[in-house]
Amino acid sequence: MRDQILTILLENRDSFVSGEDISQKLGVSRTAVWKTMGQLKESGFEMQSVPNKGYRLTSLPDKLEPALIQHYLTTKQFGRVIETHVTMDSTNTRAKELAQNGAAHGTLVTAEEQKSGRGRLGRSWESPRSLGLWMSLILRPSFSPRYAPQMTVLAGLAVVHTICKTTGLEAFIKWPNDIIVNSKKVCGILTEMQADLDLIDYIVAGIGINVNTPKEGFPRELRNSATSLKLELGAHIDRCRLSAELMAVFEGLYERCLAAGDFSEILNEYKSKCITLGRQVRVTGPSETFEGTAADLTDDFQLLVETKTGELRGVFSGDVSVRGIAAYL
Ligand code: BT5
Repeated sequence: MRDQILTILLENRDSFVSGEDISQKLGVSRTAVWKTMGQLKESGFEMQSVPNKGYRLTSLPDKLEPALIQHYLTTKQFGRVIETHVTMDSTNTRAKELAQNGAAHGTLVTAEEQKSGRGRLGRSWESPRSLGLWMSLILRPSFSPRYAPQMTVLAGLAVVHTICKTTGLEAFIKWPNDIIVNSKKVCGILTEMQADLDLIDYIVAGIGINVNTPKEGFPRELRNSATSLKLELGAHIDRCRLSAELMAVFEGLYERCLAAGDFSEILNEYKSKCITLGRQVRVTGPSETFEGTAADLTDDFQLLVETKTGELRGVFSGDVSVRGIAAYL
């Protein structure tokens, strides 16, 4: 009922809605409406209540509220089911649990704070409370598992377009999973998959965006390589709108590729946003490290690196540092 009342208030932000109208519409008592208004005020929604007129929202809290996100949502499936948490270990871990138990394609898990946010290869992801978008989207594509890395590609491109659309900032992808604004890392992506030999059961696309983090919100060792949208823009950003926009852009890209039956549909768009190409890189693999120039991407989004000897080497995954970007050691 809380979310239903909130939705009514959000849909009527310019006018008053009477307790009587709400109680009739939802088939609940006036007392129940009144109590819920009290709960909403307690969780940070400010409202005017005028006798004989009713209630009107005057300001929204800076919280990831499902009803708020859904108010802005224009998607068919992405984000239509949302599970929000204040504190979580990792939204990816929770999304995997939900997916194992049959959660629908498009289910979104968000948290205000992650206590054990995960990066790749056992690394950790700083996820301070109320400052970022820490979210995991469950996808159930009917693709072969060999296309799984392409979900990171889609997520990356979706984040880049969303940042540009909502802030006007220019963002780039540092292949394969970092999003960069003004040479610093603003977002990381962790895609995890459960699959049989020839069919994906589910993919969890974990996206962490530093949205309103101040400089001192990052640990000292990250201050030169990490940034937030607020730091770059100089203005506070509404995380609910941002997440709804991200869902819309992500779903749009996903559907385009599904309709085309292939991801080369977005290859050129991706290349134009890939800051790695043409630059000096260092590739750290499980057994060796080598350097070269990032020459191109293949049709299946592998990175092609040209070494000093002129040899062209394909890189599937791994750590690729780019000279001049984020933490190039
Ligand atoms: C990533 O790993 O960049 C993937 C991060 C994915 C985080 C999301 S949040 C929602 C979902 N739930 C999770 O538990 N995870 C996902 P990687 O490329 O391995 O980069 C990790 C490295 O980035 C760390 O070792 C730090 O150097 C740096 N780092 C950690 N926190 C950061 C932050 N908030 N901003 C920028 N850099 C950070």
